[in-house]
Amino acid sequence: MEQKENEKSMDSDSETMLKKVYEKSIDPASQTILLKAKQEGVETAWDRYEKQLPQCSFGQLGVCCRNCNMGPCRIDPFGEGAEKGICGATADIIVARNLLRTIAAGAAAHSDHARDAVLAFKKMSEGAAGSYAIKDEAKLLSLASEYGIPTEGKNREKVASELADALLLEFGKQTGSLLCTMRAPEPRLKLWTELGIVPRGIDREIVECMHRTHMGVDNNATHILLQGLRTGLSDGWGGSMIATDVQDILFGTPQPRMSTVNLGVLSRDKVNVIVHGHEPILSEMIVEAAEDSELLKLAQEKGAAGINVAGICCTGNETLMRHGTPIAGTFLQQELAVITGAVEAMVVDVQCVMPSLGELSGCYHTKFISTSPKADFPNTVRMEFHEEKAYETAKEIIRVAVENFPFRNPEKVNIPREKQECMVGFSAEAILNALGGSPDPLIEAIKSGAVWGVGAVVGCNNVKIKHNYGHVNLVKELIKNNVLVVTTGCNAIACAEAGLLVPEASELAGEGLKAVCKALGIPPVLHMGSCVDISRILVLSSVLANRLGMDISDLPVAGAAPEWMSEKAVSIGAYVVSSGVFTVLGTVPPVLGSQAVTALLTRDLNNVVGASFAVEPDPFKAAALMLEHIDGKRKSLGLNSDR
Ligand code: SF4
Ligand code: MSK
Repeated sequence: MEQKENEKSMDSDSETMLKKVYEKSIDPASQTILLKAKQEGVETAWDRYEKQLPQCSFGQLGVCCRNCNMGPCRIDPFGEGAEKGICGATADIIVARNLLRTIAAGAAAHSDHARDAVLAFKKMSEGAAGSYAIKDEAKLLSLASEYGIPTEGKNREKVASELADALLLEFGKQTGSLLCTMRAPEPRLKLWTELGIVPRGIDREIVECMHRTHMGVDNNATHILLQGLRTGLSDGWGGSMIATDVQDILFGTPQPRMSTVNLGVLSRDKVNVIVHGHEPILSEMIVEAAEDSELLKLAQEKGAAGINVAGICCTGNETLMRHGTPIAGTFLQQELAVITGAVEAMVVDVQCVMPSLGELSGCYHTKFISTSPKADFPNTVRMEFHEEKAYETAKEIIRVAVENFPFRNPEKVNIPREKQECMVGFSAEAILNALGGSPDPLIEAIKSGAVWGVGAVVGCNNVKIKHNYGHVNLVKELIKNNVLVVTTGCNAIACAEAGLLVPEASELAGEGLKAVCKALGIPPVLHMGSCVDISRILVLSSVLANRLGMDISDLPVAGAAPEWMSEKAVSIGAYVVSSGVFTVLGTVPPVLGSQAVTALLTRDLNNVVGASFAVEPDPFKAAALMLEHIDGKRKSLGLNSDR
């Protein structure tokens, strides 16, 4: 009797555990590992989120300020407590200042990544970084001409060196405007000029944000937010665009190729090395070093069948786009990869790397290797990376991973079966190639209504939304309604995991989009790269708008970040909306404490830059908002708008 009772309660315990796991992610591979984590008693981001609840509502509303040491101050949004900070700052001022600092941090992250790429490019041109070479000469020459660098009679390295100098100037420029903004359609550039938000130097805009938000400087919410738009633009049409361009020259402009994705890409019998973070400078070398015959021999000696490199987040997206290296997962799967017990080395550079990885790796045999001179973590093996010794460092890292293989504990290993094929590598150049060299076929398809519009869906995972639920459902709704989706970052990985990045996924699309995809042999969701590669989407939008002689804001295009979490996403939102694209956010930004700021972002920006934000956590409703917006744009263009 007692035994039966115990069994019953155990059954209901495991049922509750299962239910809890299913609530966290829609991805079966992640569910398997979340269950393993529970059974092994290791903590993940979801557990830590639960411990944080309820989260501070002042923080959520954006009404706390600690910009000086008279504070911290907080404003009571219900008017029952303090209405002003000690200095007199209102909720509007505090919310706007906090938002500006967030945009500055996001723009700084993307742009500092770009700076490192340009510095590596410069060293390569001087022969001081021998592991690198110019992979896309055509892009080098076209960029040199854009930056006004004469190329005649110069060798490639000389051109690269002069181009690197010109690009570096973009960071420290004090006056004038960033050169990449010239790629924007004329009406957009004119509008930015009239508004006084054409970005000057990248660093200048970021520094100015910090200055303006210092106690007692800029205290007008609208004025503060205009600087937010300018700083965002210095990221999208500056730092991010430069990063993409330089990485293409150094590592090659992505072209369509096949690969695989999800935790099932980890190998049972090979040494698994994960590259995670954002910069491809080291991971390019790691991919190469994994094929080094000396290291392959060592792997064999250690009992492994080879060396398997897989990615997480945008470092993963970079190697995926250029080499077809498989991806093990999105942002929220970084811990899960370690918990499989099959990862010999988790190699990280910068951004989106959870500091929890060190302690977690200690529960398994994983070596957590941090490589960036800028980014150290608790419990990590430091193997600092410098371009001068790029290949040597990459080899050393792989050696550490290989030597760790015998320490893998088979009893702790559980690699989920899920492994999905995907077609990736859709740079703007590759998309135009697929269209026969001109945007006209896409424009004609949009005019006929076969392609109803274009949806740009990007961004992270966030524990506040069921893992991948927002991403996958929003994108499925869009393609069902004939909206061609372009994607980057973790949304791209989530879509790949759900099988949306293969040509066969056109079966899930509406009839018009399905026919277009079948004719071109492409998926209805096009993977355009990492987070900095959202600049590719800007370039493509400009090509379409220029061809039609209109502004980006006239196009039947809408954006979304269904599960965003990072400060970079806020900077991205600022430049996407400033570029004229209506954008739906799936998680609420901390601005609701100010009615003025909320109204500006969700309504009044339409009268300023011709686009605004909406916030909608339900992906089906978010898709409806995007479709409604696209319908409206189609109507204004005199196209069929009756879906
Ligand atoms: Fe308080 Fe003003 Fe100082 Fe902010 S700047 S902490 S609102 S006194
Ligand atoms: S990696 S910024 S979690 S998309 Fe670019 Fe993913 Fe967001 Fe990082």
